[in-house]
Amino acid sequence: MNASAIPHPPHSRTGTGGETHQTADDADIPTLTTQQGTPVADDQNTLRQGADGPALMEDFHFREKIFHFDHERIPERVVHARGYGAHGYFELTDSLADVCHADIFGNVGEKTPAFVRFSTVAGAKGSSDVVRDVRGFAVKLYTKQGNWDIVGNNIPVFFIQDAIKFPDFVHAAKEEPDRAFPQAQTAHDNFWDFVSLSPEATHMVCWAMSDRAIPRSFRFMEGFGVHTFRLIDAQGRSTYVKFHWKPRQGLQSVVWNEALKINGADPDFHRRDLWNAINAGDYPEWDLGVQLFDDEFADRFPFDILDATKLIPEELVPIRRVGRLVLNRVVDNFFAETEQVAFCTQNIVPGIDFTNDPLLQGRNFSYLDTQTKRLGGPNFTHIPINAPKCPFHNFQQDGHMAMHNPKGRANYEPNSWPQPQGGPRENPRTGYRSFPQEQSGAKTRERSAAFGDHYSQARQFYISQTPVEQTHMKDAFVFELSKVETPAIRVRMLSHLRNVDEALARGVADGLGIPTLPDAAVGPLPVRTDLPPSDALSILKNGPDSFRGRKLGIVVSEGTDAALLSAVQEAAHQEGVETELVGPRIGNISDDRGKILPVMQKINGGPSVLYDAVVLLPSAQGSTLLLGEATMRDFIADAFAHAKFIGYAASAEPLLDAAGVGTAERDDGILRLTKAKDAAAFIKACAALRFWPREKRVHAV
Ligand code: HDD
Repeated sequence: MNASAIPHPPHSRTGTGGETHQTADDADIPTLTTQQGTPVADDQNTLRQGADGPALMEDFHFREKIFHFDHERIPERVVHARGYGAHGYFELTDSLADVCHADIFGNVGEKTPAFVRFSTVAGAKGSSDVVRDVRGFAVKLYTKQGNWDIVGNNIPVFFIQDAIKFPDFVHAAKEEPDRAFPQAQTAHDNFWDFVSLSPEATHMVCWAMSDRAIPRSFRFMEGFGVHTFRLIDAQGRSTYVKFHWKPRQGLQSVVWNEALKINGADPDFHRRDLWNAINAGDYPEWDLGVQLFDDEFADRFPFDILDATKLIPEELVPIRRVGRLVLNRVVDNFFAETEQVAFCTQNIVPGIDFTNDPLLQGRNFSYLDTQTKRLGGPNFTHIPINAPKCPFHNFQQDGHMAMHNPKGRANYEPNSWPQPQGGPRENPRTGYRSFPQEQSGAKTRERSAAFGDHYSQARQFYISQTPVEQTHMKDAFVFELSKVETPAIRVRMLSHLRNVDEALARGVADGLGIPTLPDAAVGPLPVRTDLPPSDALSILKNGPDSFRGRKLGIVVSEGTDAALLSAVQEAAHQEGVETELVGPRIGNISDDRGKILPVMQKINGGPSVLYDAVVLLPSAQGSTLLLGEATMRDFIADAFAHAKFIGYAASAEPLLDAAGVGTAERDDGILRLTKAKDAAAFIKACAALRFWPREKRVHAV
């Protein structure tokens, strides 16, 4: 299409600046108005004293427009600033009425609307998605008895035990205050200084250095409520509970070198993935799992159930799956929903209660406080995303932006006005009641001695990992500590790692060029070496059973074998795998039957890090052309180094050779595709996600 054929909007006119814009001169097009509803005749020019004259103060439309623009930003979250949300529902599949009288857990099959926001912790709102960081997993459940927020993470433990340390921890983790870098990462002195001086952080640091902190997608990660909560039954009896979200898609992470490159290729990798999956109808689902236990278990468990730096292994208290969370609708407006959503740990419903976990108790203050600051006043609960979907009535009134304003005379109680003017009344039968836990003890700033073992579960986590995962942890420690400029901090961290695992400490020391290990740190309680490994703590032991929901990149060129391409696409489609074509240019490429192929990525804009596996189907002529393109070699070399499955047509062999994947390098993760049925076998093989035996060979140093 030539430039003069580019269509212009209907009912358009040309502004005096030459721009073309649409006007509302028929009934179908809404008229642009000011916020007061006054119709606007000209939105292209300010009101001036003559065409070359000064702008006039009188221009109310200009002033309103710019004033509003100037006020568009609200403070970003002090942590978890970068996030992405979606709507869905929770459906109960197994009644918990035996232990909990919450309405949401009473009726099997009942669906409760939900909103979920995933986030990174340290980075600013505009940072990249695939940084090494904890991911927030915050769930708002709009139950019939009010909103219940489970404000969790994708890691089941936390860095600190007492909320009073949170500001220190967050200051240390974020960019350093004098230089304002590094952003969105913990690879710097302040973070490692703080955690190496806070032995309680060791367990969580091990999780953060594992691949849990570089998930492939929000869809492929677990969520945890972290703290021990209480469920209360109809008789007022309490059962302790820990909440888990188990992805039905299986767990999956990226590898570190891949993460670095994804952030360059697509800083929005995770949000785009969620948006695309939901819009394609591939709704992600999680099972809600509960670990239930009583005081008797709590007393004999070797750690304090109120200590958020500890988990309860699933082997000790099995997970009971009671429902599923489905995300099936993207937001209409990011700001209105994802940015303005306000999670508060104290949003709780009858049948659920807190425990004395000192981290949780502190959070219950912090969230309400922060929302008031962030959203500008106490009426943030009136914003639709935050308002309950059940009826709500109270005598709180006025304040900035009050949207729910009761009618009638009574705004206090007790009052003697008849109904309906008299307004709502408390209900001792259905209203929220706190569990009447007996308390005694001196008023003191003290932590229970039972919180004192900082290493045993860190060790348990490490020994539960596969060798591949252990190597990744070691490499992550080396990477992060290599960015630390102060040698003493590195050494101090090694003194903690010796309590986790001697080989880990030694490997990290080697990577940092530290010949002699320091003495192991001495904790308040001895390290227990008898804790057995727990398979649930590994990602690789909890992967998917198919390649479903993953993305395949297919390199094509002019003259690509149409039969082979459609066999690959069909096999992928059958398995629920998304495919994307990558080529020497986008558009205007035809296969060997002359059909135009919808190529979405030019090779230099679609690196292999964007795909879970790749297939190389350029024709012989196309391969010759692509040999001259450096990013084609990167595409293959990266897929190879990241242990991905690679399928290829014979015509693509010169490309493999050029990328250093000669015949001798072609392991069982590299499959030659000749016939249509090879395509199905390839997609089946991809269910393993990566061909891990290759990793040792490509990372010999
Ligand atoms: Fe927090 C946000 C999760 C400890 C104070 N936190 C926030 C979010 C998540 C978590 C997922 C983002 C919610 C959203 O998407 O809007 N935080 C956790 C977990 C913790 C934890 C799992 C430990 C188990 N947090 C924690 C402590 C404090 C806070 C100990 C303070 C004493 N967190 C906040 C906050 C934030 C927040 C400052 C920032 C923005 C917000 O609340 O809404 O209040």
